[in-house]
Amino acid sequence: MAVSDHVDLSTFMEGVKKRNPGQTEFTQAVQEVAQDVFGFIADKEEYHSAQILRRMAEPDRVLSFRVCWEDDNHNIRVQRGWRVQNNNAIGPYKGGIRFHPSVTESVLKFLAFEQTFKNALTGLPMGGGKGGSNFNPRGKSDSEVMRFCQSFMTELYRHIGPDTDVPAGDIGVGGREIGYMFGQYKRITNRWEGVLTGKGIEYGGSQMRPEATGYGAVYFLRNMLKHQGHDVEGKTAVISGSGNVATHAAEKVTQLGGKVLTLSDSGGFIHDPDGISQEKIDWIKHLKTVKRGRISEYVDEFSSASYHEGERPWGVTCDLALPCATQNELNEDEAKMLVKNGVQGVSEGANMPTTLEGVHVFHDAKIMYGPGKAANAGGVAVSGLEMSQNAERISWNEERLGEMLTELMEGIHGKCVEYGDDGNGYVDYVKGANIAGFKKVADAMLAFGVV
Ligand code: NDP
Ligand code: 2IT
Repeated sequence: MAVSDHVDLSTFMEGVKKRNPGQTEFTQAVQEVAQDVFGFIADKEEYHSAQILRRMAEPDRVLSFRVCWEDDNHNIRVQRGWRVQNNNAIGPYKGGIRFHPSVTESVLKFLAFEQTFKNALTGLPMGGGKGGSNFNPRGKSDSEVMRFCQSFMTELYRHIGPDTDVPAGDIGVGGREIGYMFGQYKRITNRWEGVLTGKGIEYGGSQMRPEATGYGAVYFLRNMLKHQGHDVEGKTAVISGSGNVATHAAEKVTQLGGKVLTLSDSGGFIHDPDGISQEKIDWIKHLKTVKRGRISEYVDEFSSASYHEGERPWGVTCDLALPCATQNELNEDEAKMLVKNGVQGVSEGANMPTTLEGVHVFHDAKIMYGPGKAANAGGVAVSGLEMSQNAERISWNEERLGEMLTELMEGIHGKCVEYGDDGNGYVDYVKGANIAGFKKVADAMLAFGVV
């Protein structure tokens, strides 16, 4: 037994920080997992001697490339593209592509790391990866977005494949971008295959994929509430974001009899005390995906609402909170404010939206808190079902996929309870998700020996 196998948590984290200088999002994500995994493996020598966590926190590879494109004014623009292939122990790399000016290697490494645990939790055979670019789609014409996507795929295509790595959407990448990228992949390779998920229904996409992440996050919340004898019905919810995940989370809360009070974007949030009804949600979906407008426009249409520029919605009193925009959008003070105002449950549609300090606030106050890697796994789970349908050359109907999503989210909730129940009636969902995800990937890695 090598002495270095038994480093403690702080020595381990010092090493991670030293090897990844300045990559704060990545080290944050590793820290969140390591603090639970260290306890779990304390008496399990096989994981220590095989250096499993150390290996998981080192991506299999990080691909970085130049993406050149020409804007509508014939200027040549240069962006950076990445694909982080974190771990393929249990299946092909799988995870979204993000286009946003805030994208860095650190952000994509944290997302690929998280994705590895999330995908394991789904029970489906998918490894973890993530990609993207610092390209900003906002304000770009359709043809500019098309040229960018084509240029991005002209490099990416050689690194992906239906049994190798299967990207999907994320922030800034929805149906339009997936269409352009799939078209370019098909054109270059002359192959029609399920190399991307989140495709349009006409060309191999799955029913329920657009809804899956937001609906799944609400199902996870419902499962947490049910576990304590409660329900979504009659509860108020504060939601951040106004993209794919946020609008579908709002839709499901409303369908289950809850009342959604807020939505937001990077400019600010809207507060509608009358509740954001299905009709209003449909209006927002159109605003965001067709008109590509801003959430501030909501108050011109619906006079019951107010717009709060430059602010986040966590000060609005609510029973339920669903952060569905981006990482680190809910800090310690905001978590304290939510707790003070009586929040009962928090379910993360976004990836790592709560800071480490914020998570501790929820934990100390014994709030039901579903971390993104469990609560938002419905999206990638239905992506996994899209891969199965493509491989079999079939398509399942909406009803069947809806049932499968509900079951998958119940299964994930069950795994979190299995490893996260403290025996006194409180479930630490972070711990449950981290350990259940870790164990599956770790056991596969042990089987492979030193690779
Ligand atoms: P969209 O691009 O559809 O929407 C993103 C939303 O978040 C927009 O309202 C956007 O506002 C807001 N946002 C983005 N960046 C920031 C920022 N830096 N500060 C404040 N607001 C911001 O993305 P999705 O809805 O798909 O993704 C939302 C979150 O859910 C992300 O964390 C993503 O990783 C996660 N997720 C997505 C899944 C999916 O299937 N799509 C699956 C699992 C998780 P603005 O328009 O102003 O930028
Ligand atoms: O963060 C995520 O899980 C996603 N963006 C979805 C990934 C996928 O492959 O569907």
